[in-house]
Amino acid sequence: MTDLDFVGALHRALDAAPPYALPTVLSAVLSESVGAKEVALWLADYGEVTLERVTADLDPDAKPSLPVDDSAAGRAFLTQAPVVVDDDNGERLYLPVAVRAERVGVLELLLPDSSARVREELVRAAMVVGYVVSTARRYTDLFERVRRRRELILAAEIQWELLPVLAYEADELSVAGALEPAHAIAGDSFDYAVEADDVHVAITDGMGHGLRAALLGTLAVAALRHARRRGHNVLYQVKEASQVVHDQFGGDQFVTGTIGTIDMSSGVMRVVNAGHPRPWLAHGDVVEEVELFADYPLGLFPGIDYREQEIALEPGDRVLFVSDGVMEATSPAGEEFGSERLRALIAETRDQLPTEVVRRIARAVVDHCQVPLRDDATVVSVDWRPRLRRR
Ligand SMILES: [Mn+2]
Repeated sequence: MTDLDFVGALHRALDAAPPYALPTVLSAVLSESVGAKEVALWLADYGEVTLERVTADLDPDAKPSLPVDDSAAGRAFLTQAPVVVDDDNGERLYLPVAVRAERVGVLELLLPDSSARVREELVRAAMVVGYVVSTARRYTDLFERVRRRRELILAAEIQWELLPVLAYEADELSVAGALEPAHAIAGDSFDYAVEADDVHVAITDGMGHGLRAALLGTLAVAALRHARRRGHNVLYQVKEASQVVHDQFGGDQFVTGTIGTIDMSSGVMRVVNAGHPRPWLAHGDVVEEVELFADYPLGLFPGIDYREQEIALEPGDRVLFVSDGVMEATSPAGEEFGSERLRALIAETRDQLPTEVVRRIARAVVDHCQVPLRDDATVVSVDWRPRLRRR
C-alpha cells in the first residue's frame, strides 16, 4: 500500500532531523512511504565536474563520486529532468535536486514497482530535499565538505563564501554564474540581486593573486552591495566602492568590474565599465561584443567620476559578462582562448539553460588550458524575457 501524501511528512521529518542524519531520515521516509531502496543523495562539487555522495561520516578518502558528464545521475543533473534506468530489481530513478535554477545535486533511489503518480510525487520530494539542503548549509559544514574534492586554500574559502546563489530563475529572468578559480585564486567574483523593478548584476576582478586578491575582491563586492542595499544607483555604487578600495589599498591595487542594473519593464540596462572586458549580447542568432567605453578600475584613483552607459535589451536577449581570465586563458601551445571561441560557444549554447551555458564556457576554458588556470575565469549569463512577466 502506497501513501502518496508523503511529501509534507518528508519535509517535516527532514526539518526536524539534525543535518548529519539527513541521508538516513530521507532513506527511512522514502522506504516507508513508497518502498524505495538504495536511497542516495548526491551533491555537485564546486566545479560541477562530479557528484559527491552525502554520508553522515565523511571519510574524504572513501567518498564515492560520479562524473557529471558520464553517468545517469549526471544526466539528471545536467538536463534537470528525471532519468529512469531499468534495473533487475525494479526502476532506478535519478531525480534533480534543485532550488529554482540552482542545481544542487541528485536524489537516487531504487523502486521495486513504480507508477507515474509515485514518480511525480518523488520529483516533488526531490524539490523539498533541495530546499532543506540549501537552508541547512547555513548551519552545518557537512554539505560544503561533501562538495570539495580537495582542500581549499584560505583565499578560495573567502572567494566561495562571497558568491551569491549560483543561479536564479523566474518567468521573466534567468541569471547564472560560474567561477573557475585559478590555482592560487585571482580575485574574481560576481553578484546579483533581484528586485521588483530591477535586477542588479556585477562581475569584478581584484588584481593579483592569493589572499590579498581575495581580500581586495571581497572589499569591492561588499562596498558595492552596501551602497546597493542602501538604495543607491549603479553610478553611486561604483564611485563609493572605488573610494573605499582606494582608502584601504592606497591605489596600489585595483579592481576591474562591470556593474549594471536592468530595468525589468523596459529592458534598459544602465552599466558602468570599470576597466573590465566588455559584455556580450546574444540577440536571436546574432552574438556580439557590446561596445562600451572603459573607465578606470575601482580603487586606482581617489574621487574620480564614472560614466553610466545604456544597453537596450530586447525581449529574449541574453547578456554575458566574462572576466579577462576567460579570453586570456592560454593553452600549452601559447594560444589564447580568445573572443572567437567565446562567441562560438555563446552561439552554440543559445538554446540551453543558463546554468549549462556558464558551465560549458567554464569547462571549455579549463579544457583549453589543460593545466591549472593562471587567472580566475568567470562568466555570468542573464536572460530577460518581459513577455512572460507577472506582477
Ligand atoms: Mn583576471
